[in-house]
Amino acid sequence: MAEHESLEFGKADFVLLDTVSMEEFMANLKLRFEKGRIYSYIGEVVVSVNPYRAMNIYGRDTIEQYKGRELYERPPHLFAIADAAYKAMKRRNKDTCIVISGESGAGKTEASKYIMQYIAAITNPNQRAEVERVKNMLLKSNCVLEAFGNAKTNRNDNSSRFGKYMDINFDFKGDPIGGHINNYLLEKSRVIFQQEGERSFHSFYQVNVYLHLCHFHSSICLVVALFPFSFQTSINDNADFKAVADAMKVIGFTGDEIQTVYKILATILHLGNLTFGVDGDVTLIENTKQVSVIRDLLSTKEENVEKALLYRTVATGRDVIEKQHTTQEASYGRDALAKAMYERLFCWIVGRINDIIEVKNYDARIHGKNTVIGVLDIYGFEIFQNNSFEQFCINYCNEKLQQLFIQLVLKQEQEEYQREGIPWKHIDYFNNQIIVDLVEQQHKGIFSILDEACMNVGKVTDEVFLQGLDVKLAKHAHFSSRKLSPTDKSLEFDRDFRIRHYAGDVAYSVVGFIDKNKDTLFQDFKRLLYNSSNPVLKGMWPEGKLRITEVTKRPLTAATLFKNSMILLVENLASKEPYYVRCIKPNDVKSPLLFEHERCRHQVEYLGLLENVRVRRAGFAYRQTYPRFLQRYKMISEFTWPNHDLPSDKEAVKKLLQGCRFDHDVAYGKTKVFIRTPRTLFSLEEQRAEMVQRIILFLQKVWRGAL
Ligand code: AOV
Ligand code: MG
Repeated sequence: MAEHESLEFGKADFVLLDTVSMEEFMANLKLRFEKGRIYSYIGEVVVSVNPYRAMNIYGRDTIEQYKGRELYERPPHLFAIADAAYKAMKRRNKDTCIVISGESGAGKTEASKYIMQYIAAITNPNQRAEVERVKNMLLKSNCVLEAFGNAKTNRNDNSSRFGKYMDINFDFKGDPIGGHINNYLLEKSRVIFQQEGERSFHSFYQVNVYLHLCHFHSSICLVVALFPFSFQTSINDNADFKAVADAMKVIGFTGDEIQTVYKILATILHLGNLTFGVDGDVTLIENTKQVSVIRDLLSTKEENVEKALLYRTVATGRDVIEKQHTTQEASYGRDALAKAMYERLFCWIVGRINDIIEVKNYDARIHGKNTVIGVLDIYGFEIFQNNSFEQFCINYCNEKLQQLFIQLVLKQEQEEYQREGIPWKHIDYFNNQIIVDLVEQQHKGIFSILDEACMNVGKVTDEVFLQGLDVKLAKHAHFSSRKLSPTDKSLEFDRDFRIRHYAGDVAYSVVGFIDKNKDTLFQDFKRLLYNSSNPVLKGMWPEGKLRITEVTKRPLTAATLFKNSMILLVENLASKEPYYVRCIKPNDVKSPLLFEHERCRHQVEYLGLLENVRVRRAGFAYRQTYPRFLQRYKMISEFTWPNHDLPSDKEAVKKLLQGCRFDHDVAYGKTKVFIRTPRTLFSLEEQRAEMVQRIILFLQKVWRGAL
């Protein structure tokens, strides 16, 4: 219970609701949002509602208020959860993680940045230069990754198009000494195509500003070309460009590296301008001027660029032949090259940042255990007009995180009661494991069916994949398709299938699934880039070294890679002590005033927040270790004030609560006292406040008398 808030702001912790119902939950959430209280608790889980306006609650003074405090001592805040994760890490030597979830635009990325800023602000009291350097790098890396990995979508002007998990490493003093970033599947198709109203990655617009490329048209970056500088959004590409360039320098990217980054972006823009035609039976590039620009940018030979774009080297037995592309194949190759170059660039940037921020030469025998706090900020659940392979992966990722929440929040509770020797009562909830299985199960899952379709010899089409789904998943409660439900109006096209996700129904178009899953890039391009005389670029494409006859292994598909990375991520999170932030998006129009009831209710429902409250309450709303409990309430009992002479703190707490006649509402665990109903806690608080008041009056009298 946050003591510093009066009830006019509603209940700071949903556990304190008089009755647990959707109506009460929503009324409280709305009241708090309207009063500018965007954070609330469910026990130790933070519920956050995106304010869509600048809030004056993240400054130095606020940080000071939360530093080292217990969760319930201050109004709910991200800082409190960050502090709790930090304290657990420092005091108990635990690895902790903060998992931020919620749909697209709900405020996850902003939350993750505030959490990191808080951790940076409260550490390194002695101002050690090395620690300051590390902190600076960790903070600056955000800015660079956002430039390259975020874009404007129809749901969020700064939408994360990649998943990010960042470990911050601490030494035994609790100061950050390094970090590591894991990135997950970047939505690279955005490089060549954006839905109406959306943009490509911010980096393209920023480099566009820099290179003054606005005079030239690129179909890849169509929006920039058509409306240079006139885009009306909250995005300021000019200022962002400077910030990113500065951040890259601070992090330690060399001048050559930064130049190469710009050159790659420019290459991709130019690739977008390339068109192919035919002369007789010869495929050719129509605008050859572009080729020489690309040659210069890539520091390679002009004929090599042209050849890689128009021919494909294939090995037939022992022979190696050069096969000419059709115009269609050439366009496909160009797009694949643009996407692959961007993805590789992004991974390379993450790798470079990791090189620089990773802990080196840490000797645990000398310095004590090196502990970590992980912060997870991933792309949120999303539904667009047109949903493809990427949305499928993103939404699957959100299913995995929801599953983790279900398991850990229940598991933790259960374990705590067991540990403390208190009986546990099961609460029902919707378990989304069935949807996770639908996607990831061996053989029967959608990813397996997709991989199988990709392995077909002969006819490999998206339709074959859809047929596979129809056959194998016909009876699945969370799957349907046009064929299986012909009257279903939500499935507009024959090529759609629909998943009933935990967060809502999404219709996916199978078009492009096979291609995106195979994710082929002709070896000729890899060789082209490897043979560049620019060492930075060359270094990004080591597999270009292989000759065509040496390339034998079939690479893992995009779906398999993503699935494996998600399984590892979840395992990693589960091995740490988790803290949760559940973000809610109040409306679809980015308004600071609008609390759309139905929209919010839906999120509360699918996030399982009501069940969360129930679990928390059916158990005990409040728990505290005996010494801490006494510290706070000992003044309300003659047996404990100012000190007790009982054999243990546990006995003292028993005596105190028996004296107040609260004995029936509490359970005594091995190390903690558990209080079932919030009312008991209210009464304790009231009695305490009364006593504190009396003590103050008493002291004032003494003081006056002394004067
Ligand atoms: P997301 O990370 O959850 O979406 P963001 O964190 O990018 O969402 O938030 C979207 C926008 O909401 C931000 O750009 C801000 O304008 C606003 N916003 C969010 N949190 C706050 C806050 N605490 N104070 C003020 N404004 C805020 V996605 O990345 O799309 O899933 O893939
Ligand atoms: Mg985000």
